[in-house]
Amino acid sequence: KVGYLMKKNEMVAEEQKANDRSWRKIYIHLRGTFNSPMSQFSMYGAKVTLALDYTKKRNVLRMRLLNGRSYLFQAPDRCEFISWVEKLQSS
Ligand code: I3P
Repeated sequence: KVGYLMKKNEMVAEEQKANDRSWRKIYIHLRGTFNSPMSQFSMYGAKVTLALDYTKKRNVLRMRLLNGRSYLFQAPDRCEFISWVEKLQSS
């Protein structure tokens, strides 16, 4: 699956908030590993959940990596959101 999502850095380690916290549009190519032009990381051990505690925007999911990093991703609409959650959770 490929597409554009809005991305916000949340945590850079277990107890350390990211400094760069602004929302940015990124292009994602999911293929077992998770790529963007700027970065690439393994989905191994990554947990994808609905960011129900984040109420400022709709259709936001949270991705936590094994190293403690976490990101919020916002999909453009509900349909894309559900599709991304399904694809990311099964990758
Ligand atoms: C951030 C930007 C984000 C905001 C974040 C700010 O400022 O306004 O949109 O997150 O708040 O720090 P900057 O662009 O100067 O980096 P929200 O959209 O979630 O409010 P935060 O520090 O509370 O995460």
